Amino acid sequence: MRIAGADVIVTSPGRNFVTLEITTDDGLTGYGDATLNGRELAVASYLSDHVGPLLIGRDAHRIEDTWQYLHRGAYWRRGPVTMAAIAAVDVALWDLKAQVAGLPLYQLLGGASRTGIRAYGHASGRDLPELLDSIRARQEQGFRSIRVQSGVPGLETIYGISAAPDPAGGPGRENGRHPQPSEETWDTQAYLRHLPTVFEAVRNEFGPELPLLHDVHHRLTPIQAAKLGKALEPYDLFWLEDCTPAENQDGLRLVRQHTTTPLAIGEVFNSVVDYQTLIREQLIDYVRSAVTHAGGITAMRKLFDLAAQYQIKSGIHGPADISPVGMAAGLHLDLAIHNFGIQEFMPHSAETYEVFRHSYTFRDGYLHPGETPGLGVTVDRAAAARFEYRPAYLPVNRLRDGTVHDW
Ligand code: CS2
Ligand code: MG
Repeated sequence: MRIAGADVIVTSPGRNFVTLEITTDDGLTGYGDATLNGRELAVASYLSDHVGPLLIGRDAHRIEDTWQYLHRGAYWRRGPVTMAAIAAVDVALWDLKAQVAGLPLYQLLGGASRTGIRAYGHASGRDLPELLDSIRARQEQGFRSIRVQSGVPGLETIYGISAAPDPAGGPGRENGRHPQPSEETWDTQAYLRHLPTVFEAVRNEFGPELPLLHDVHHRLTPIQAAKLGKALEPYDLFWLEDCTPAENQDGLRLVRQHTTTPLAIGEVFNSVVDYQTLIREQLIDYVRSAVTHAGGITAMRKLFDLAAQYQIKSGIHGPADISPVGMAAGLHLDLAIHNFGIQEFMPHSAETYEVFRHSYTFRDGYLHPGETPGLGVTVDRAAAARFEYRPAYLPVNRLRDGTVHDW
């Protein structure tokens, strides 16, 4: 089975997605997600200008060799653009191999280690009543584990969520799309004072059993994160996510010394190298990388195997900016690996599902990739062509004095 074509599909059904479509000389089609939120066209160019020409004529079955060829062969290592491009190739090749085998992809990864994939959903509110309503709405949709994000008194936007309402109501703020990055204001002390009161109220309302998660979105220093983790201990979080900008891996030692709140890190990481200290020293509990951003199934499986030696589990990144192709890739891994933890799930819009037809399901809190041979996702190219790319940026964050801060 030789690779005959490698097409890059850029489409925007509600938000921008980049997809690699690999076709073979025997008429099969495999898909890989190459979406890098806010920097989409850089990956599209990396694929069509630099990687695509290398793929034509290659044996589509040689997944490991192709991965190494693209990784080592480029000379330049790692980085989100490179690793998203390699991930797209890798996932498309796994999709093809599983189609040839006539099996859902998870069967090639060792088969199912569980019957369903526990998912968590997002709840957020500008104030407490809105947040409690949002949690109830998620429960009604079937979620049994909930990420809780809250507005902070004095700050206008709820931070770290994809389509925060635009306080200025300015043009271009539609479905989270911005022709220029919008700017948000941040106050660390106000956040640190407020957040424990939110979790106290949520626990009082929903009782001790509901698994609750929280995302700090890289906004704290190690000592601030240590303080927050300690303050949240009475509310028994499932995890505290991205408490610091964790490329300072050593900084996590400080956090860990002070709190038993479980830590999840890694949605912005794209290589096992980013995790070396974190995993070896057991400074985290959950690995958060997305299949899309960290080199695909081949690389993620190795990462999870390393994590497993240290009793660290998976928590694959699954926001709406991962396409259904990337989501499906994560689900096949989730089902197969032993050290699965939890899967983030933000259902996509109806427009997105019109373009990406998928076999995965969500029922009673659990996801399943389905039994369709391969990845179980196809792209309707006619539908994709109807949704033209529009530039979009993530917001930028500033402290009250105007200093740029982590978003
Ligand atoms: C978030 C993401 O899902 C999460 O945990 O941190 O929504 C993140 O902000 C986006 O994926 C950025 O593209
Ligand atoms: Mg996050």
